Amino acid sequence: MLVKFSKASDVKPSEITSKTLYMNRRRFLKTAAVAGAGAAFGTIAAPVFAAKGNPRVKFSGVQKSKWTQEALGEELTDYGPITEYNNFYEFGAAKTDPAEYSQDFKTRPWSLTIDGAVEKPGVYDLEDFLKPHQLEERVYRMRCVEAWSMVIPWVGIPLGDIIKRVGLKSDAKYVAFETLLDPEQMRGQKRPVLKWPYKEGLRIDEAMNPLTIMAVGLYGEVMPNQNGAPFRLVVPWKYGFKGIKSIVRMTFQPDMPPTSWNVASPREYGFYSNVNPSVNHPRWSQAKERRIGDFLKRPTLMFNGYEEEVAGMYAGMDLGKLY
Ligand SMILES: Nc1nc2c(c(=O)[nH]1)N[C@H]1C(S)=C(S)[C@@H](COP(=O)(O)O)O[C@H]1N2
Ligand SMILES: [Mo]
Repeated sequence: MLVKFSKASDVKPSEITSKTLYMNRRRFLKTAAVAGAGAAFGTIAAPVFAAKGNPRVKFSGVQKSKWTQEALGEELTDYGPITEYNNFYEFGAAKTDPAEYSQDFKTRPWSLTIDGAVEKPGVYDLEDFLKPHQLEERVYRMRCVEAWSMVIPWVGIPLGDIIKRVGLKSDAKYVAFETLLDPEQMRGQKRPVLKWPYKEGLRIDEAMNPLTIMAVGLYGEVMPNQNGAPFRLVVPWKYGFKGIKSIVRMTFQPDMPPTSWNVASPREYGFYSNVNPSVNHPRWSQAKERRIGDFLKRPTLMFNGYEEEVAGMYAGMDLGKLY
């Protein structure tokens, strides 16, 4: 990312979650053991940031958007659960696997292929492609198909801005996304849990909708690996699995692309995957959700609460069939 990074040491140790601290310490201990260093932790900060891995790095120049926490009127989910309770099957199927096993994942440099029906196809270096002044903060309600939810302050850029930059051709009706395929780095890809690489897709109007962003960070900081660094999709009115992580390719095309979860289980997961409390998953209800951090469940909102912005795109569609 071509971004002015503030020094890692600007992040106070008190801002680091216990889990991050624990994992960084553990990594440090491993490193120290290998180096034969008789390490004693003096201050907390020094070993944490001396350890290999990923210090928390703040972006500078992120713009505010109209999608603020105040506008949404809901509390933000804490940084801890957002970065410790993840789905990222490339690093394992347990919720804590991504945080544990993605820390050495290499996210720079990062090549992004944009091809298909666009005026300017190419292999772009993400650092050249995104500039810090183009980034904005978007506070979105996020709903996983497993009926838990969070409120996340993303840092990103509207996908529509990217599409305008590469220029759409008229036969581009859909966009297909692909995650990196690299079993050496992504231990989960050594097992056929899904057909790798992970794939997702959007209809072009969905991709151009102002709510749809490509995110590169959260809480004002560079994206943690477990959340899909360096570049992932965020579509807040759809179930979480549409938000494909660590994207290396975007292809614009006339046909509806295959998507990983639909291929794995078409009865359970359709192409659209719009949050819809009245269309249940075959194995569980979607009427309610547990906001991470809450005790009681709350009702799930149509289109995850973004009905006003997105319902028009689905006018006349039978959402019970086109789930
Ligand atoms: N490549 C890839 N992207 C993925 C997934 C995955 O397993 N692999 N899981 C999805 C699911 S089910 C959810 S709920 C969100 C979780 O994003 P988060 O961990 O940043 O909250 O990522 C989505 N993107
Ligand atoms: Mo999910």
